[in-house]
Amino acid sequence: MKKLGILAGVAGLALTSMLAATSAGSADDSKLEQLKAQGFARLAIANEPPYTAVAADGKVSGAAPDVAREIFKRLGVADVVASISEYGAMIPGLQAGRFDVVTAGLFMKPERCAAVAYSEPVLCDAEALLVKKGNPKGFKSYEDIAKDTSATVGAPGGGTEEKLALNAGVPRDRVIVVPDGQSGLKMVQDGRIDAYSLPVLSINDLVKKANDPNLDVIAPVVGAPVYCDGAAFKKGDEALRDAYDVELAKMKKSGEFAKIIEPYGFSAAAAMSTTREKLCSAK
Ligand code: 6CS
Repeated sequence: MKKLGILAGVAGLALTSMLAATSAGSADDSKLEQLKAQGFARLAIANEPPYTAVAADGKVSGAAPDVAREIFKRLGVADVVASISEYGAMIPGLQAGRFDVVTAGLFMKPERCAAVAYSEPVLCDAEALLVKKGNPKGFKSYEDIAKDTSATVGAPGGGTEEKLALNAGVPRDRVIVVPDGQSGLKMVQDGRIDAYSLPVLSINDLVKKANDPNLDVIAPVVGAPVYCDGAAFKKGDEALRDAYDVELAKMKKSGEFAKIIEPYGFSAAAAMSTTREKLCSAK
């Protein structure tokens, strides 16, 4: 009886682990299977070129959605659809199931890495300040803005530049939340803020399109890190994130990743020179 008991036990264990593996396997693959059946993945974007852009006809482009579209296609998800969100609302929206993934240049930082499941790095950039021609207040850093008690800086709500300015000592009432790039540009042009801060490529894109000789770009902002984003998935969707990473790694290796992001001004080498692990543990 004892022997039978042990055999039954082993068989039971094998059956349990097989069922667990199957259920775990199916549970793990369920999100990807759901997206395949849905026919599209729902992206959160900010409409901040060249990271993300929505044309007048609704067409979504930008380096982050273009990478995501290609990867999802390789995973068997036919298309992507995008919703515009403020940076500060992207993670709560992802957690609430409003989006399947954030592909918006949402920079990897420890506090965000604790809240979402990031892919490996995609888009890297330094920070910049848009100021009036000649940089009349002589800003080089967020600390310079803090020291000038009359100075104000605009930044996206819940965004990295808002946090950098506050952490540098700019008081809350001198860090102005600005909804989008065009508003930030106009507020500097009208003298309503002394500087507007976004990543370098975003500010350069705004200035190029504004064609205004009375503007200057301070880049990089002294003392601000170079950040990299990744595609941000909901905690619990790590299997989908891992599948995404497999395709991202193949595209990095084949050169297809560079072909997508470098025409937008991003460096594939920069993204390939670091890892999620390093960026999520950065001090
Ligand atoms: O990750 C962020 O918070 C920042 N990323 C971009 C691409 N633009 C501004 C935003 O604050």
